Amino acid sequence: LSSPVAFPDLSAELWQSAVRVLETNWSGDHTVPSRRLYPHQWSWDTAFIAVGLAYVNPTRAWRDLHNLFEAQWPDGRVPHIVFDAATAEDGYFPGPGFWNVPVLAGRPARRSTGIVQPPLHAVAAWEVYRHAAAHGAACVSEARTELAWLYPRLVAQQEYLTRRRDAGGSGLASIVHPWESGLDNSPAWDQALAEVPADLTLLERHRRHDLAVADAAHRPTDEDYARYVGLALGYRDGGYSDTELVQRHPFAVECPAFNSILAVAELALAQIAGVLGRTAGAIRHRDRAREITAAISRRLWEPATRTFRARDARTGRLSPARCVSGLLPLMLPDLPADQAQAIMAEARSERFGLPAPSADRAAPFFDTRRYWRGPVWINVNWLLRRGMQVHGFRGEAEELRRAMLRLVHEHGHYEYFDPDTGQGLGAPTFSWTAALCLDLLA
Ligand code: 9YW
Repeated sequence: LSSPVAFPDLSAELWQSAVRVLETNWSGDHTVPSRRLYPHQWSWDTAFIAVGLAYVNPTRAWRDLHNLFEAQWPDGRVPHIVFDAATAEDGYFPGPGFWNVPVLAGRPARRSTGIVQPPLHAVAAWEVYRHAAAHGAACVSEARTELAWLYPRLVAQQEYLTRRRDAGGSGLASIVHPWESGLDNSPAWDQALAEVPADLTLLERHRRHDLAVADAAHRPTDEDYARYVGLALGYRDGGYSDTELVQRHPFAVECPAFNSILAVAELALAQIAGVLGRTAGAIRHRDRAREITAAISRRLWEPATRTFRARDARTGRLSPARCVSGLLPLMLPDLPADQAQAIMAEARSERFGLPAPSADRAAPFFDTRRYWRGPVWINVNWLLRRGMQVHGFRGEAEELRRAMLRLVHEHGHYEYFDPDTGQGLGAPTFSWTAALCLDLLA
C-alpha cells in the first residue's frame, strides 16, 4: 500500500495505523469488517472501505466491489453478507446454512444472505474513479473498465430497491429487517418491532455467535435478537419474495438514512453514466434522485418537532424516536433549505452534538454502550459531514472532521465509541473506521 503525498505531522501515525488495519483485514479478494467479530464480506462496509482504499490501493477497492457484485442476485438485490468460503462454517451466526438462499442460475456459487444493506456502492465507485488520476494512467484505465462493469449492476441494484421494495407505494424503499438498515438495534425500529413476536425459544435452536466474541451489554438484547431471527426466517420461508410485503411480512419500514443513500446513489450514477457517455441515463438518474428526495421530504418529515423519522409502511405511523438516521437527509442537495437548517439545529442541540451519537441523548432509550442506541459511529458521522459540505456548512463540517479524527487518534480504530468518554467499543481494528480516516486525513 502506498503513502499519501502530504498531511500534517500528527496525522502521519494515524494514516499508517489506518493502512495497517486495512492490510490486516484483507482476505485475498475482499476486506472483512473485522477478523474476529465479522469474518465475511458485508455490503455497505465494502463501500466505506473502498472510499479509503481509493487513496492507497484502488485495485483492491475495485476487487472488493467486484467480489460483492459477483454475488448479486438475478433480481438485482445485493446481499448484505457474502460468506467467505474459507470461514463459512466457522460458527458465525446467522451463517449460510441459516439463510439457505436458492441456487441462482448462471451465478458463481457464492453463498450469501437474502437481505440487503444501504446502497452506497455507486457513491464509493464514483469516489474510487475520481481519485484514479492521482495514481497514474494505468489506474485511470482500470477505473474506466471497472466502472463500465459495475454500472449496469449498480442500476439493477437501484431498480430492485425502488421497484420491488416500494412496499408503502410512496416512492421510498422499505427495509424488511433491522439488519438491512445497517443500524441494527436503532431505537428507530422499536415501535414497529413491538408488533413482531419475540420468540425466545428461537435462540435455543439458533445460538447467538456475537455474544461469544463481544460484551453482551454492548449488543442487542435477546428479545430483539429473537425478533431478528424470526423476521429473517419468515422472509426466507417466503422465498425472499417482496410481493405484498405489507400484508405478508411483519416489518416494513422506510428509513430516512437508507432512502437518502438511495437518492445519493442515483446522483453518483448520473456522474458515472456521464463518464460512460450515457447521457439519457444520466438525466434519468437525476430525475430519480429528485423524486426520492421529494418523497423523503414529504413523507418522513415530522412537522411538530421538525425532524426526520422512520415511517412504518404497514401502519403509516412515524417512529417517535429521534436517531442519527434522521440527520442523514442532509446529504440530499435538493433538500429544502428550511429542512436542512432544522437538521443542523438538531445536530447541534443537546440531543446530539458533534460527533453525533447514534441516538437522542435526552431519550430514555439512550445507552452509551449499546451499539446503535447511543455510541458514536464514524461511518454515519462521515455521511453527516458530506451533508454539511453539500449544504455549505463548512465550519461545522471541519469541526466534525477534526472531532472524528481526534476520537480515533486518541482511542484507536474502533467499531464504535462511548459518546461521553470516547472509549473505543466493539472490534478494535475495524475496517470502515480506518478507511474513512484516510479520507478525512487526505
Ligand atoms: C451484526 C459489519 C456489520 C455492519 C452493520 C453493523 C453490524 C452485524 O456489523 O451488523 O452482527 O449485527 O450494525 O452496520 O455492516 O460491520
